[in-house]
Amino acid sequence: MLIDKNAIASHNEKLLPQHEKGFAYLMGMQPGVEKVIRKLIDFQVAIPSWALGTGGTRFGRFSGGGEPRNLEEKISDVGLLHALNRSSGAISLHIPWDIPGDAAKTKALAAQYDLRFDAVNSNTFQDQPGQKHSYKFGSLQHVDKATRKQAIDHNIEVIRHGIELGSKSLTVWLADGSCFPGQLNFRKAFQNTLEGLQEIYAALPPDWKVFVEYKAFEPNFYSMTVGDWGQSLLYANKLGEKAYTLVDLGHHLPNANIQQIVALLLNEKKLGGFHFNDSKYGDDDLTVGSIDPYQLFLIFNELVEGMDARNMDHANDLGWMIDASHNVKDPLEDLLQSVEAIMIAYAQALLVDTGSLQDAQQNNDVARAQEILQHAYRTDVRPIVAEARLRSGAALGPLQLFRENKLRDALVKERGERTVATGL
Ligand code: LRH
Ligand code: MN
Repeated sequence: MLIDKNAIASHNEKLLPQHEKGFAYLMGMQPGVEKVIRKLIDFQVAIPSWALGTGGTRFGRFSGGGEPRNLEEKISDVGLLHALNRSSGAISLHIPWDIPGDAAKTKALAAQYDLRFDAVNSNTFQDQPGQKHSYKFGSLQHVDKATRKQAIDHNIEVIRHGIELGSKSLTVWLADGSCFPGQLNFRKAFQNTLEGLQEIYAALPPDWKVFVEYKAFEPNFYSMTVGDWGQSLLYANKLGEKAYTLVDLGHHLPNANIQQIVALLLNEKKLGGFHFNDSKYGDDDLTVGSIDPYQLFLIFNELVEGMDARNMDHANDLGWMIDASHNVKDPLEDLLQSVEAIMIAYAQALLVDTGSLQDAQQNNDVARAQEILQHAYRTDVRPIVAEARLRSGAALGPLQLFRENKLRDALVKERGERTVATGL
């Protein structure tokens, strides 16, 4: 383990006086802080196994060194993140990028770092070496029955890997669609995809969920066969009670009101989980909260309101996962910042005076409603998020500690300059 309890303890000792001042001030100003801290301590975000190395685009990829060379090193990197913030207690695998060689060993290794396996992700958007049928023109939508069967079998294989690792959910994201008008019969593509998902659904163990992830465009640029929340909800409703929609923040058309989509899917009992990231234009997979932190807060405001309305368990009733790609930042620093942004937005949403907000809404007092909402958003909750880390045995300043202890240099020394991780 690259970071031990003593290193965290001496780091915290240094930052404690400053932290205690900020925390005491907030405790004096804000009611309900203790409840928020307990919620934050329970809240765990799953780290994607495909985002522990440097990402790239078709224009280039600039590897940063010390990247994990195999699943074991990826688990150790997530273990490091979790030791630093105690909020990254799960890893989401992508198959076949990260097939566990020996599931029992992999599960035991993850347990050493106090990690569990969140949703497993299938991949029918790339052709693997020696693959019989190509996914160039889609997978579950494909006009060719044998290609559809190959994709169905792959998803069932992914479920098998997940069962061995103790995962309880499968995420299906389909790149399927078309690039030109006339290329695809939308009705047949929908029907083929539904029948494929029904066979996959039938293979789910009783206590599992399947998340149908939608995306507006890319890699198809005229239509996507699971193109928006409505289409994903159609599939989830037709599949059955174990099927849910998955909201990847980067998968919407510009200016989509994602917080309203979240509120409605939650109300329909069909919101399964999230792929958190941020974007300015397309599926940019940028650091969570780096472009539009107010939108992230508004999404968590709908989540807290909607989940409390149905007495849902915030920490366990939805899938909280990051889905990012790091083109210019250190992957681990980027993920530390993303988890921090999620915890900040969640803490701010928990501070919303919902009683007064509902009263303002009931009286169409629009200005007062905004004041109540923005008071929570403008409250600097970082001392609360840091206090939750302190009480969980984590670092008061995870990113600061990662840098001060030159952990990337240590990884480069251990793994080399030119190592490349599997994934995006
Ligand atoms: C598609 C997506 C999906 C993953 C992939 C890595 O854009 O968001 O969730 O399978 O990224
Ligand atoms: Mn995603």
